[in-house]
Amino acid sequence: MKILDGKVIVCSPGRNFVTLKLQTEDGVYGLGDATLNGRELAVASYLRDHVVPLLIGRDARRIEDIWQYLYKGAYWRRGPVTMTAIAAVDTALWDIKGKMSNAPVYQLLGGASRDSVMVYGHASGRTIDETCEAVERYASLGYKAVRAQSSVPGLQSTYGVGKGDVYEPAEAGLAPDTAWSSERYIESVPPLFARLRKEFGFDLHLLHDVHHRLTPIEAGRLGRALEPHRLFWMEDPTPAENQESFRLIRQHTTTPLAVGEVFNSIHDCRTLIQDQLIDYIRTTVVHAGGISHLRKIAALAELYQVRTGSHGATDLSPVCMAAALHFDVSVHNFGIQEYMRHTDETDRVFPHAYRFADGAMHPGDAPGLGVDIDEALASTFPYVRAYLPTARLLDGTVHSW
Ligand code: KDG
Ligand code: MG
Repeated sequence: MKILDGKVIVCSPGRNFVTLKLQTEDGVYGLGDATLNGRELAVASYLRDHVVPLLIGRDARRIEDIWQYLYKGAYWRRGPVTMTAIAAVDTALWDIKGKMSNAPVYQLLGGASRDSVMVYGHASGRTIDETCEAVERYASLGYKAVRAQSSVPGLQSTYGVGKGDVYEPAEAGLAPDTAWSSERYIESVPPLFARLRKEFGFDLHLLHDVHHRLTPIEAGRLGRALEPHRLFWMEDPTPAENQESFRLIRQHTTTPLAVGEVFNSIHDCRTLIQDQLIDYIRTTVVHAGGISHLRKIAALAELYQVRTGSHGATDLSPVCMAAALHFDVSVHNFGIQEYMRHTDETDRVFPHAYRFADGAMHPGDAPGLGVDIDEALASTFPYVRAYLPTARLLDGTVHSW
């Protein structure tokens, strides 16, 4: 079962995706998502120029050995580009192993721990009324959990507020600047959730993403103000390079905390998990070293009653979504999965077996990951340079996005 070839496919059906296709000498192939939003071509080159040549001739069944070889063998360790590339290889190898075993990947990961996985969708609006309407739309589609974001009065644009039905934060061309004021934002969030609880009661799970924009003490204050509204979680309240800063937030609020969509290694969340400074870990297959490494993070988290809540925005391709669902359905300490629907073009390029019903998803029972790529169609959507916008304080200072 030797690896014969590795192909890196870059396409843009609605947004950019990088996909690794590993081909074995037995005619079986596996797919891995390698998309790093706004820095896509760096991972494409890392794979094409540096990783694929190392894989040719290796035994595709040796997933853990290949993981360690790419991680330790490179000398440099960690980092988003490296770990996204390793994730793509790992994901493709699990896909191959599933196809070889004629079993869906989750069966190789210990089997299903649950019948399906609860997902949350993104509701947003320029006003509280608009956000309420968006939440209503998700509830009527059967969602049991919804993330809610609303524009901050007085600011022209706000992170997390979509322009259409499919939310896509990256923009083609050069990254625009957006204005930010933590003071105005902190005042605007509690009234949004007071209104949502009034309209929807407490049966619907509500989530909110702060997107690393507050200081720990500001986040503590916001978390405390949100306590009456019993959020499922407050996400990314502050940047987490300093894991200790979550201790300060924790001292001030019982609002559950989630973090980790930008983490790429278990070392990024060791203190957060071991000291029980968070409730949900948001590391994801594509950016945290693949299914193999994510399972190690989940195993550590399980010891401390921290549950998983993997990132699942549109920049994570259907290949990552499928892998995430196999992981979610199998690990014991699953919490929730983010699910932002892709555009129709994306879904056509990546036909998949996973399905949504009643606010939950299932990876399906096709052998492997149950996702494919239509290469001919993909080639009709060439790469488009696109970036996330940047945030600046009202005086022009660059702020966390
Ligand atoms: O690439 C960045 C996006 O995926 C991110 O901004 C989305 O914060 C996000 C989320 O929670 O989905
Ligand atoms: Mg987020």
